[in-house]
Amino acid sequence: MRRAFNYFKKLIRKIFNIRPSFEDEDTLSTPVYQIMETSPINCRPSEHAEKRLNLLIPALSIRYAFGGINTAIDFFLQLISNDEDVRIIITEEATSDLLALPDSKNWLIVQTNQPDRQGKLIVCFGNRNNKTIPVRKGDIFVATAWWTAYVGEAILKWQQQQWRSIPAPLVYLVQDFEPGFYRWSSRYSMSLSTYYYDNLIAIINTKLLSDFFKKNDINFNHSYIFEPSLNKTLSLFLPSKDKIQKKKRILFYGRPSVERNAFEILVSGLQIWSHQYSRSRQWEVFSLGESYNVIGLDNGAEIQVKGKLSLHEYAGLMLTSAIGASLMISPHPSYPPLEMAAFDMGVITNTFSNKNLSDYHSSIYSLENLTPENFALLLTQLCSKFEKDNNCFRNNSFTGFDFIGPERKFNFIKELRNDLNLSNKTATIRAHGIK
Ligand code: TRH
Repeated sequence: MRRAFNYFKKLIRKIFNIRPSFEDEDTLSTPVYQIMETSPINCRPSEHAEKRLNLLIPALSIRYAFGGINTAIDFFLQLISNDEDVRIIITEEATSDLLALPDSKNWLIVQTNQPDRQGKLIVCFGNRNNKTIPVRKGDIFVATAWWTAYVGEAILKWQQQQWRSIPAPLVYLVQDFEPGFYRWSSRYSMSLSTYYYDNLIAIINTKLLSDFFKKNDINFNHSYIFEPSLNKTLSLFLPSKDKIQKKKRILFYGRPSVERNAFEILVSGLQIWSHQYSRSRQWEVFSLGESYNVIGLDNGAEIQVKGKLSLHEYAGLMLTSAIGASLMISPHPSYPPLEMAAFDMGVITNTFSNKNLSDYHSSIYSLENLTPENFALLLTQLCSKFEKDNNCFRNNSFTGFDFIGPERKFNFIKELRNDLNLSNKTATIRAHGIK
């Protein structure tokens, strides 16, 4: 049991970008031949029958709250509208600080052995051996990562068998092509299988990603698309950006445990740049996102490893820094390159399949051939550009979608609630209230 739990811990760290500790490595020396995150969520019938939205989310602790978790929470909070009878099921944490959930004080943590009740409930179900969860005929599930879709689909099958009626579709927030997170493997195959469920409504994070699915012959029968928008906390800092001088400082998104962020290319590229660029010592280099041991550069300086910052600290650094670098080997744009451009930084990122973020902002420079050498070359060009004119990246306009909006837009919520036969009365009142 302890082994299984440690495995969960390691897995969630891997997927949500937290490096395993040595303790985990030790306890995991014997391999586990199961895809632990797909351990079923065992159900028992609830005595309630009302409709209820349920979010299946891997974690709600602040240390896991990067773009994927934050977007899932934003989406669910908008989807529930004013519903007061809703549930969040945390699939990978046995306990959680809940700090990723903005209004966590209004939610009640319940134990799985308690009878079902109405209210805004949270269940931590990371440690679920021999446990069941009460499930209603009217429960509707929202999945947020491939393995939550996998366990969610099994719950739908259980509902169908239990009440002999077709359950509501699985709402599946698709935030990337997740098989790409693995080598050709069991996880590759199982994650791919989740895109072919029949009773599914896919909510796709960006048109770019949706186009990628189409390009690869994966077609969702029923789907909605939304575009990324700037995090509300970060947007509070935008008004001051024109008054603040940019420093000769490079921020890069440095997450050694997240392979799609291409940490090795960034570090090797910085080494080449520091060696070749005669004025590199005039520049500071900060790494954000994850903690790791300090790395010395060839020019004698060091990469200053800041780790995961609060959004306030992150905004403060973007306001005062000239150049950003954030790589993403996936069809999803990821948030940092867009955030850095919104804060008037010159940004280096990469293309991938149909993705080219340079189409959306003139200060985003996309490498088509992503190698440390090409990264170093482009970085040198951007540094000299800034040295000649330190306002050269001041351009706050995105084309194609409105990234700098006041709130993340899920314009289809009303329609989606209709699809799920959920009342829109409260949603309409709220919308009128805003007008
Ligand atoms: O959750 P993420 O790692 O990314 C996921 C996956 O990349 C997935 O493939 C993608 O589909 C999904 O997001 C949308 O998050 P991402 O995109 O790397 O965003 C990072 C966010 O984390 C950014 O919005 C701001 C925040 N952040 C911090 O809170 N502190 C920090 O120090 C930094 C650098 C970022």
